[in-house]
Amino acid sequence: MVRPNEEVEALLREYADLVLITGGDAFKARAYEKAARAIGGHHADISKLDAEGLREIPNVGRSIADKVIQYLQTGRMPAVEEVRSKVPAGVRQLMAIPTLGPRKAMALYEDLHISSVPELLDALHEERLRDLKGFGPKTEENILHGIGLMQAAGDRVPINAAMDVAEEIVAELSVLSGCESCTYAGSLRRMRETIGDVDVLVAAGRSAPFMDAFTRLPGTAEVMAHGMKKTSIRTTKGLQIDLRVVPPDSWGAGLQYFTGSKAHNIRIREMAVHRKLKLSEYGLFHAESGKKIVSQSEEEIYARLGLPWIPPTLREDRGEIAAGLRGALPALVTEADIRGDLHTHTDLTDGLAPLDEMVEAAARRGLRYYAITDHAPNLSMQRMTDEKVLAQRERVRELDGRHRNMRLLHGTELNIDPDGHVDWPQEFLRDFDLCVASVHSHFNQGRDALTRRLVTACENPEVNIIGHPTTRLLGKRPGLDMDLDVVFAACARTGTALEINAHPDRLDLSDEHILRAKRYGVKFAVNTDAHAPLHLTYLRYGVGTAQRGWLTADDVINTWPLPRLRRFLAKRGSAGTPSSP
Ligand code: DGT
Ligand code: CA
Ligand code: CA
Ligand code: ZN
Repeated sequence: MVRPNEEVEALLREYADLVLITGGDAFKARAYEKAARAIGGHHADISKLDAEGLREIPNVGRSIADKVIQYLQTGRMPAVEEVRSKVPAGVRQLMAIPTLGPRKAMALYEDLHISSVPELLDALHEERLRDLKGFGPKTEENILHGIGLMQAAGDRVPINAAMDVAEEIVAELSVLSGCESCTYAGSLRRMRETIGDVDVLVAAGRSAPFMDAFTRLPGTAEVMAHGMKKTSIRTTKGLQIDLRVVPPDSWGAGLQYFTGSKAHNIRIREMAVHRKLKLSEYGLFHAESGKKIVSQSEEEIYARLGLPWIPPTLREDRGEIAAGLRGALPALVTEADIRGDLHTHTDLTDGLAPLDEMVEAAARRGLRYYAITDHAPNLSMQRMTDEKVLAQRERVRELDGRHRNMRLLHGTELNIDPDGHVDWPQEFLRDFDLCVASVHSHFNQGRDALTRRLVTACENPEVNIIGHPTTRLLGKRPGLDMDLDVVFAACARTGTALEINAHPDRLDLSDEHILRAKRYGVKFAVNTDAHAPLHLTYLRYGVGTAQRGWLTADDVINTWPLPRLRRFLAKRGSAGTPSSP
């Protein structure tokens, strides 16, 4: 169920971690880490490649290619198994804590014999860690925080992991005979940022063939419940999937019910009761006679309650029902509305693919414009220089001529320093088509300083977009502690767009922040921040998040035709009037 690329990526990453904690060569660990990233982001299925093909992937040398081949042929990677056997399972559990590196995990095990999260919590509360070399009160605080993040994430998975599995299952079940309709529902259809379990719905006269096929899918690790109405499995990766089969006539009612959210459904059911009707997953009925009124489509059910069809991304009981009754639902931005991507990388910095490959991939996706925004020099490990970025600009201008339907923009991703200043002097910045500016360091400055820092960045006339504005990493790092209302007001006032970073580990801004920002009149940019061609497909998660924030195409600058976008990027009228259509 998982792409071989991702399986191998996970194995190589594990190997890198294991090398580190067993005191192995840090250089070797880094080489494996880099290869893992390259393979995970590689566009083609690696199981179709030979050793030579593998070595063409950046950062994959002979020894790694051989290990991968061995894994693809035998399903095993003995090198990993060997180091694995040297590391106790408890240490690996500790390493899963986001703020605890492999070395600290190993130190805890060797010096304090801690090999589980509960033992670690005990030791923290008894203040046993602070005497350890390399640990102190601040480390303790970080570790506690990391455990909190891990527990808050619970067993929820990133949306892309759930989507990949769901689409595969829907494809498998759709081809079975007797299948009239099949789709995923639940939080996945609503495009929530993380998914608890996947809900799949089938419309068919007979349920047994679907339930049986479902339990026999290749990625199934455990059948948790096997019934005629509902069957639940757990995949080898630990994700729960619920399958429900409803009679074809109940498709609309079933889809409406199992899409949720629960809060939205409760409201809808109240409306039905008010009209002396009863709503269930089988249809809308007269309460008294039990006679069925409608059940085949969601549209019919909403219509009978006096509502237009409500898009799933709005079904959170956040005012969508009142808006529907007033005929005031927003015309949500769609993936087809997006004309361009305004934040992407190449292998000139930390991207995995060269410029021309990224551009080709963007053109194949039908984009009308595409901005290359590699990292600026202050992120020193990326080793950007004036010469490199200017040479890249020339290459971009050349390539631009070769694509008839897609314009290329040359930009950069600046680093917002602790004072709110960015890389390069203003006159150098002026020659970029656009500048994204992001926070990449000093995350814990304190609320006032962080707020000022972001406002200063917005006030820079060369800064067009604030990249991943809160810098959160889902389940790993909380968002910056700043006064968002002040930042949102500054964006609106200065004509600076806020990014909706579509990477499934970020989805930053989040839906709720978007709702808040929109009230200030802020404009948004839904960007992939792609570091490989494959990442361009993450756009859908950014658009889903934008929809959950009630955005229309007009709110999103990268749906605009290029001339209008260019006027916005000129940041003229930044004394108050955001550029008009
Ligand atoms: P998740 O799985 O935590 O990401 O979130 P959902 O929304 O997918 O929740 P889930 O899987 O428990 O249930 C799927 C849908 O089924 C839910 O969105 C609405 C519907 N549903 C489940 N339980 C109830 C309930 O007790 N009342 C109502 N009205 N609907 C329910
Ligand atoms: Ca669910
Ligand atoms: Ca469920
Ligand atoms: Zn970036």
